This record gives sequence, C-alpha cells and structure tokens, in this order.
Amino acid sequence: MKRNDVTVYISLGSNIGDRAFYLQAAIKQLHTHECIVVAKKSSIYETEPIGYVEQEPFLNMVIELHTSLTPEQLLIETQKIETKYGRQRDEKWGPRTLDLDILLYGEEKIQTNDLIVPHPRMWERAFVVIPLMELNCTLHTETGNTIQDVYNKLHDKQKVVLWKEVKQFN
Ligand code: GSY
Repeated sequence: MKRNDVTVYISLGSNIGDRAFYLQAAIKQLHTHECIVVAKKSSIYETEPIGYVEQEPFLNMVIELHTSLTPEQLLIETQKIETKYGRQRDEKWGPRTLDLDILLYGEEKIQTNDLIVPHPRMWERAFVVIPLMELNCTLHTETGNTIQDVYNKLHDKQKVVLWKEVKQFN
C-alpha cells in the first residue's frame, strides 16, 4: 500500500448468466488499473434477492482495495466495468449481470448526486455484512454498532449460503 492510498470496500453482485465469471472479471479489471490494488477477496455467497424478489438468486462477495483514486474517479471506473459486462441501468431493483457498490472509502463521508458513502443500505444487507466481516471484523456503523452486532441481527433473516469459500490469511 502506497502512502496516500485509501482502503476501500466494494460489494459485487450478479444474478444473470455466468455469475461467477462476472465477479472475477470485475476484480481482474479493477486490479489491472494502475492506481488500484485489490488486496483481499471474500468468499462468494449465493443470496436471495432483496428488493424485487421475483428474480434469480445472486452471487455476492466483497473486496478490499487500496487506491489513490478519488471517490468520484473510482465510481467512474466501477461504472465503466458494469457497462463493459452488460449491465443495463434501466431497472433500479431488477436483475443484473454485474453490480459494483462502493461501501466504504476510508473513513470518509461522501454525499453527492452520484455517490453516498458509507453506502446507505449496507448495514441492512446480510449479503454485504457477511462477506465484509470476513475481510475486516473491526468495522462499525456510524452509530457505533460493531459489525458483529449487525451480523447477529441479520444473519438468520436473509438467506445467504456459502457458494465458494476463500480462506483469509490475516
Ligand atoms: O444492490 C445490489 C443489487 N441487489 C442485490 C444483490 O446484489 N444481492 C441480493 N441478494 N439482492 C439484491 N438486490 C439488489 S437491488
């Protein structure tokens, strides 16, 4: 990690086509960027859809990356990757080949027309919290609840099943 790099967590999801391919392709593409290092990958989970429920199950995971990009530059990169892999932005809650959400950008709070960080719904989503906790169990919400507290409340309310395990060496 270089001196000015920021630690960022990104959630990835896919529920159309070769879901695992889309997740891996997005990670590869991010890592290829000269200002991004993908440092950690969570396991992959199969998860029931939240929001619009009449759709196929998702594969979800979270990655940790280190970057010198600003939040806005990083958002542009994630959107380019979503578009490259066929994401169509017409349905807000509908199925998608690839979804990349910036969850946390260091300790920063960001609120622009295009980006809110911390991600406003991240702590309500077991498909985010469970893989995120694998990567960093010291995180906490803005109101001071630990990620373990959030996990305890959520984990048996939404169906999240381990699909491909990745062992962490912290
Ligand atoms: O916001 C991410 C897209 N998305 C997902 C998802 O990735 N996983 C699950 N399980 N449900 C979802 N609903 C939406 S929208």
